[in-house]
Amino acid sequence: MKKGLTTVVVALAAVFALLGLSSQPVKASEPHYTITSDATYAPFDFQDKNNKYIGIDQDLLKEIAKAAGFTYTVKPMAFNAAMQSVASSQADGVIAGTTITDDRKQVYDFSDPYYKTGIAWATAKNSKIHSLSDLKGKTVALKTGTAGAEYAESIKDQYGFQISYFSDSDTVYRDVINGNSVATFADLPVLQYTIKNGTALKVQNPKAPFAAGDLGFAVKKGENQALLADFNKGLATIKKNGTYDKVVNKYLSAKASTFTGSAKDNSTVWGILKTNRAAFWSGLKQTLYLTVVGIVLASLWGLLLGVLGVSKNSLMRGLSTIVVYIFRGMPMLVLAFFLYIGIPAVTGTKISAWTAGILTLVLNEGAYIGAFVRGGFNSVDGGQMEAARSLGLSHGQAMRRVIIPQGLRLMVPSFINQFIITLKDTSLLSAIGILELTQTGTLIVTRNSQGFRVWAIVAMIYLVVITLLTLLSNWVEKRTNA
Ligand code: ASN
Repeated sequence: MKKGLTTVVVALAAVFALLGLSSQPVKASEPHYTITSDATYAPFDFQDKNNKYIGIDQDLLKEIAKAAGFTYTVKPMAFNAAMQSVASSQADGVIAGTTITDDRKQVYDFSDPYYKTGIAWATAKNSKIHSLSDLKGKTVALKTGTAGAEYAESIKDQYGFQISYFSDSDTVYRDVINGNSVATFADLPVLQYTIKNGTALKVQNPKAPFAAGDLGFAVKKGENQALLADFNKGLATIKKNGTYDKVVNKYLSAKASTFTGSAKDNSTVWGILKTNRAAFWSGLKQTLYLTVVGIVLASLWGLLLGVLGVSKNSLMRGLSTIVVYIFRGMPMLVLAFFLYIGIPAVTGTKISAWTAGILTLVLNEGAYIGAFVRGGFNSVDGGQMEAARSLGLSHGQAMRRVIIPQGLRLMVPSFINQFIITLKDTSLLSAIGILELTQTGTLIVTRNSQGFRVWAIVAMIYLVVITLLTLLSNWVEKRTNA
């Protein structure tokens, strides 16, 4: 048993060393900000084929920061989460192709508009739908929390359509193309850009977008005013010296490149794997890192809950039952949003996505572990306790020397099962912007629109890792039973 444990500890240490996740040093002299963004909003925010996060927003921000003298870290995530991170003070600012609207001005302070555009609607390329009145009784796909969604909601009853919501643009486009819904509403240049890059949609009436959609950088109302002022100052500078036009032309001029890789790169599983090797690898590392840290901490927490659950003290037992009840009963995604967006909104203290993610795993998986640990101890034959006590051991000694070792052995299969679940559950943390394997898949699909191949690759990677984890667990199980 001891040898097995040492091996596991050494293996864990090796994984950590391999991952070598060190934080980047920051220059002390310039202010440093955390800025969230929309992970998938080409041409404003997206990844190129080398997995570099680029786009009009990203290039402008880079130039503006240089001109105004600040540094920043970008956190790409779903648009809605990017906005909420700022509203809850988790991040300092957001640049995400955000439309400046009156509603949003209640919560955010906006920079001067950095791009003037409008909201339009698009259908599938060969759709028979050409006017809004054709939408009657049909479904429209929208991206949650966007200005396009807000506009569509405002005319929903007038035109009698239903709405489906998604958290990223690519899934919205797929839904329309696959025919589950018939149209979407979004920023005109974004629709035009994706169509130019081969998405089989058609903008209806591009000459007459419905509503103004000026885009602005945003901070939480009343906060980070220095950053906002710097952004405006930097924007004015790069508009004057021509950098602004250069950036916009890089993406929108007639000869702008597509940034997404050649057709050959994207038409085979092998090509996709090769082109995106670095992204898949870094996504996988993040998934493994979350899994390992999550498993270790959740196991410790779960063991504690389990031991408390069989303690003689009824208060301790009650406490353990309540904690297990709450965190086992709460959907993991809800818990993640609650920790990452809910609590900081009230307390004003930041918690990084990574910390919130790990806490989510620990609380959720730990509750399940606590439940089966308690069950495991309870299922050790009652005669064992009596026998130990009659040999003169105290209750504590009997627990430590007789019940716990036997119980733990019974629990090994449940632990293995929970480890595999933890690995799969890390994928939910993509929702709070952690760039693990699933989020990596989303970003790649957005870029190359190869949903089938990319998701098949991601599924295969998970299966391979789960197989390895199972083999390792089986090996440990054998050792512990030896
Ligand atoms: N223009 C969109 C909005 O502000 C932004 C986005 O979808 N990234 O609602």
